[in-house]
Amino acid sequence: MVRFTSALLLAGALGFVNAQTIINENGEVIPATEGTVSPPGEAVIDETSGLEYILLTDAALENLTELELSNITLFEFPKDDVAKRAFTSCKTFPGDFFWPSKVIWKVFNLLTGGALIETVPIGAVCYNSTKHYDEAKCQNLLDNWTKSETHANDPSSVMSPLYQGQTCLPQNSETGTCELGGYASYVVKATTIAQIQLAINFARNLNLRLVVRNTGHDFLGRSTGAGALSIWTHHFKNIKFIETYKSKSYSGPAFKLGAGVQVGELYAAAKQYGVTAVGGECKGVGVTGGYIAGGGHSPLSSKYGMGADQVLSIDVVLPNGRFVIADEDNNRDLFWALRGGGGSTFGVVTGMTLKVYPKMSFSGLTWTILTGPDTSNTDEIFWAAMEAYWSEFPSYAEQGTYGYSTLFSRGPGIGYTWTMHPWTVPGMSLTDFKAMVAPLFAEWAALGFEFQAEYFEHDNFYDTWSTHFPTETVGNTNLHTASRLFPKKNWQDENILNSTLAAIRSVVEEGSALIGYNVNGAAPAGTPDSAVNPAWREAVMFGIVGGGWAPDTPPEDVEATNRQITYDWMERLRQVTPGGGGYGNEGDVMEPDFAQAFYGSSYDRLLQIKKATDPWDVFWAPTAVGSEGWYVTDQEEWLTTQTGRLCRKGF
Ligand SMILES: Cc1cc2nc3c(=O)[nH]c(=O)nc-3n(C[C@H](O)[C@H](O)[C@H](O)COP(=O)(O)OP(=O)(O)OC[C@H]3O[C@@H](n4cnc5c(N)ncnc54)[C@H](O)[C@@H]3O)c2cc1C
Ligand SMILES: *[C@@H]1O[C@H](CO)[C@@H](O)[C@H](O)[C@H]1NC(C)=O
Ligand SMILES: *[C@@H]1O[C@H](CO)[C@@H](O)[C@H](O)[C@H]1NC(C)=O
Ligand SMILES: *[C@@H]1O[C@H](CO)[C@@H](O)[C@H](O)[C@H]1NC(C)=O
Ligand SMILES: *[C@@H]1O[C@H](CO)[C@@H](O)[C@H](O)[C@H]1NC(C)=O
Ligand SMILES: CC(=O)N[C@H]1CO[C@H](CO)[C@@H](O)[C@@H]1O
Repeated sequence: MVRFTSALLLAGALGFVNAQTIINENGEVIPATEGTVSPPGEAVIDETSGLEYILLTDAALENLTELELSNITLFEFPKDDVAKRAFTSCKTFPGDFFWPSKVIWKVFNLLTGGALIETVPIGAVCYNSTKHYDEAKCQNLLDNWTKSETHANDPSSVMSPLYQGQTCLPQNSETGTCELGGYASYVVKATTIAQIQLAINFARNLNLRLVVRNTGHDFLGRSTGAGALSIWTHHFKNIKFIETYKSKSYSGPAFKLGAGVQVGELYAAAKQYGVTAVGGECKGVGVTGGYIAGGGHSPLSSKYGMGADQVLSIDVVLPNGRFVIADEDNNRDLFWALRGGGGSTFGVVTGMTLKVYPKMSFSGLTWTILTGPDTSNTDEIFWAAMEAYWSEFPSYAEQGTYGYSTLFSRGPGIGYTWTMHPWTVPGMSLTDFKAMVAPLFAEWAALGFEFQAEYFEHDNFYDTWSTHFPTETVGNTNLHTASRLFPKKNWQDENILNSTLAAIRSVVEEGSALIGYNVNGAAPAGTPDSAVNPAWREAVMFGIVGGGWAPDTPPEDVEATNRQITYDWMERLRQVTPGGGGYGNEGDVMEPDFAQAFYGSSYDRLLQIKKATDPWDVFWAPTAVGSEGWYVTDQEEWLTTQTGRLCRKGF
């Protein structure tokens, strides 16, 4: 009935496999070690980049069988793409009878050339109940907890600890416990494509939960999972400049990027080659991992479209373990789906080729404005000023604006801090920029709204970004966010605009933070069709709302806060944008109709491609395409974390 035979599973569970030894070419029985087992793989040269790829091929696997390394069947490619249901409804979990024995994990480690890491939670250095306790390392971790690199450089950490169940937090070492929680059990620190292929085959053949993790930035817990094998793509760091890349729809400069390249590295390379690249705003976010998979908004988006609109070609290992290239001519369904259809769904991306643009100037401004009773910006003046600003969003977006601001309450009844981080327009001179904002500032002056704008102008993107964008802060332990895209059409009717702005205002007045973007998500002419959420294409405003709670908040209040975000605040935003959507990469893991909200009219086609590519459901992540067929056990009704088993619904 199942793809893998029950005998093999038994072998795995009981540790029958004789992996301590191998028989070498001379027929001698020798110990299996990193010295005697050479990881399977064949080198091929990638045409576009000239890079050497190590691939797992049938011949390379065959070779291992010849060497009589036991039970290579665990790593085999499927015989066909027909999945039969496993005889259990859940993915195999640590402690289960069929969970691989230590010996099997050892074989797997040898075949990956020693790339397997058994998870130690990042906070273990702070827990004297573990053998990893180290006071100095603990202090260092506490000092660096909110920096993204602290987590991105760890094999298993995630930047939203909510989803790993808040276990083993360094801040809680006096009261907390250090367990594996929602962390993956094992991690493959991948540096070759062959290792990723092996890991996928292994997980598929043994019915293991598989997780893909790049940086761990995810806001929904999509890069972690209890009892999982995790593929860590962080070390795919190649950046190769291609002077002229030619495809059906494009001829021009491009970057070939490994899957582990982060925004800051991309921007530094772009500066070095005198070009402008499209990426996110924070330096630690991955480029070709979750960011582009989910669409990806950028300071350049109003001019050049979404991150996904830059993609020329994609290297990907599929659920069947095979490596393919998807572009306008090859694997076209995948090429469509991998641009916007979400990460951890159709395979593991190992690299992408992306368009880049000429070097250009940027002008813009930043500000920090305080409101409230201790300032001259009363609530009434502030909201009037805010509405005057919001009202012009379609016009600013049309002119290429990227406006990124945060609005945080200074405390109940004390007013707000409104920070612009920045408002910038690629390619616009400062003179033109000042002319664009002049009418707004005149209106603000008439209202008596007090503010101080700091203007800037740079001749390249890197200096703009490194000088005027905030450093990212991560690791917040109790934070739940959600998002909504606001279409241009809401500005075309005065009553609808009024109710849209009133809805946003009401949510902020009740305590939500607002991270607001003024951006035009439309695809530039000539961009190949993709699965980017159609709601992005209509949007002129993107808003992230949500909030946190103190660690000692009683459970019923935590529940109330979470429910308020998903079902009250977000419901008001959904009601003013009927048929619209949110941004899956910065969305609510509890979004009631996530398929509609995060994928819109693309969902049905995405689901067909998912079923055709991954009939085994090797890949799963909350809110990913096809995820509705599965659930994580032992979760609160109002918040799904990744601490339970992954099980099939209606089995
Ligand atoms: C501080 C901060 C700033 C941000 N700024 C922006 C921004 O400016 N614009 C924007 O659009 N978004 C932004 N985001 C959201 C960001 O796009 C998502 O968090 C995104 O999922 C991050 O991708 P990652 O690969 O870095 O993270 P990860 O958490 O490692 O992965 C995220 C998801 O992608 C999957 N994935 C990762 N790599 C691969 C791969 N190689 N193949 C297949 N699946 C993969 C993972 O399984 C997971 O489901 C920001 C987030 C944070 C925390
Ligand atoms: C098979 O193994 C031998 C010995 O390790 C090696 O030299 C050869 O390249 C391998 N062939 C393939 C196809 O992996
Ligand atoms: C963070 O880590 C670095 C490198 O380990 C260390 O030198 C530094 O003291 C730590 N603390 C802060 C606050 O940066
Ligand atoms: C371990 O830590 C706990 C909590 O901080 C503390 O009470 C205990 O004394 C520590 N034990 C040892 C052996 O240091
Ligand atoms: C907008 O809504 C407010 C209430 O929020 C109302 O007082 C005002 O008259 C409305 N304006 C228009 C143009 O409908
Ligand atoms: C190739 C090989 O050694 N296969 C072994 C895998 O495990 C089963 C169960 O122990 C053995 O019977 C096979 O010989």
